[in-house]
Amino acid sequence: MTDKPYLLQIGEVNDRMRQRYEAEFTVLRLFDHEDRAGFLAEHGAKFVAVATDGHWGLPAGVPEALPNLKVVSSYGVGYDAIDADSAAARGIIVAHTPDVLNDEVADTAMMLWLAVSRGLIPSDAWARSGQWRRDGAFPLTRSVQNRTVGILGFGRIGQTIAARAEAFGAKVIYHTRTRRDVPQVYYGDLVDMATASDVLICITPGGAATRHLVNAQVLAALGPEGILINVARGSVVDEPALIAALQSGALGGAGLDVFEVEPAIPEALKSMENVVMTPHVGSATVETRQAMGDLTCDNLSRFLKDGTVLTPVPECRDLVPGD
Ligand code: A2R
Repeated sequence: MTDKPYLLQIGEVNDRMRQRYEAEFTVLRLFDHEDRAGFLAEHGAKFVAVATDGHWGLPAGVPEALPNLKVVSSYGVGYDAIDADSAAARGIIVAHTPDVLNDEVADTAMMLWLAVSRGLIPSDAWARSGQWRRDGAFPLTRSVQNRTVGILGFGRIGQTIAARAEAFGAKVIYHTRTRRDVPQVYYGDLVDMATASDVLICITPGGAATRHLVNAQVLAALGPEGILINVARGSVVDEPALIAALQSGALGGAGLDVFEVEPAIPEALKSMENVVMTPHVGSATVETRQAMGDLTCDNLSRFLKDGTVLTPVPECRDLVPGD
């Protein structure tokens, strides 16, 4: 028998996180059980805590099966897979891992933009395949310097991207629902911003409120020389409209770290030379994933200590005194 509180682990974790969970909790793993409904029916009432991630969130059926749940700690900043309003209404604190990944995701956005604009992937193939010897110099590409960069979502990561883009001489403009007290120019209308942009970088949260914000009209406004970069969530971009715009030449190129249905990437995207894709690795370095893991664990430790967490999601801030 143990008197440690029960933690339901959803998704995989590394050894460092596992050891921290097991030091403080009795850990049961949802995915160890084929009959998940049966497992939850038998053990659900034991759990006070859930550890999950931005991909799995709280799957359907889980919150209802955990009547004594008090805290959910999610690995990742995006928590669109968790119904945080419902959790808050039940007095459940949801925590996530903001800030520690700002630089990494911003670097990923820049990497994709540079790769698309300078033709990194076809240029690499040119070098490897011997085409350089056969056909001579690789065709000229387009500079990233002195562009107008429209950033859709201007929070922690969006503003970190802005600083990098400005180091490349960019004029940064942005669109959010609420104007910020920042020097960059605000656009209240996304189509207007896309019209003014050479590059559109998406870095809003996912979920219903941002679904398909980037649609055919926005892509057409970005134009035949325009580049779309998505490091937000696949749901923010209307993927069939993106494919159509790239196929017709209405859009110049795209750098995509996220997709509407992961890990399924449409075949049409895979065959396009003006598209660079990465498999949702925006924050995926050893250093940043370690920082995210530590914060995920720190939130749970803090909860055990005093019933609060370090980094609650906004919907749950009222449940964390002094936050
Ligand atoms: O709209 P506002 O004023 O709440 O600004 C937020 C903006 N945003 C939106 N912009 C336009 N239309 C919307 N429907 C909309 N909803 C939210 O996204 C804010 O400027 C930005 C989010 O900033 P943060 O909350 O600081 O998030 P952070 O840490 O930058 O991460 C953004 C997302 C994550 O949720 C993951 O999905 C992804 O990056 O990794």
